[in-house]
Amino acid sequence: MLVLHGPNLNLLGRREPEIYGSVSLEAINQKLRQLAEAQNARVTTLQSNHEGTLVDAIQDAFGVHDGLAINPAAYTHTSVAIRDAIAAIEIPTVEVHLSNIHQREPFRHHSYIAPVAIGQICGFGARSYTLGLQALLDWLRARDSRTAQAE
Ligand code: CA2
Repeated sequence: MLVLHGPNLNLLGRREPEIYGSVSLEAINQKLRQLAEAQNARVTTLQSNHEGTLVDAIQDAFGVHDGLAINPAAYTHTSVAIRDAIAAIEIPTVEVHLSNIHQREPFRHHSYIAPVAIGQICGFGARSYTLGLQALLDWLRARDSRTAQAE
């Protein structure tokens, strides 16, 4: 599994805890690694403040990773490039947000990513990531068992 974190999420736990909580990004990544390993999966994580770096990481996931969990952060609301990269690689993708973007300012209500994701999880703080990764693992297993049955 590839887990991508967008711009400013490196500040987690250090700024604006009232909105984004007090858990650091490294603590979230550690939790995700543990959750995956307990289910015989592996997680690679990357945070970047740069749209092109995230696009490169998504393109490079093709043929390498089975699933993608991404918190595109502010790029959620602006990035056709990230959306196009996700659509192009056709790797099942879950969109994750710490905050409930639908409860916040109107400019956060629209996601360019949602239409190319299998689902979106938002509003549960750091737990959104574990819920998102679990949803992704469950979805992939259900797909694989459907494929095995059909064969
Ligand atoms: O709720 C989320 O996870 C967001 O993706 C976070 C983005 C925001 O632009 C989205 O609308 C919703 C912002 C990430 C900024 O992260 C910070 C973390 C700590 C301190 C300051 C910013």
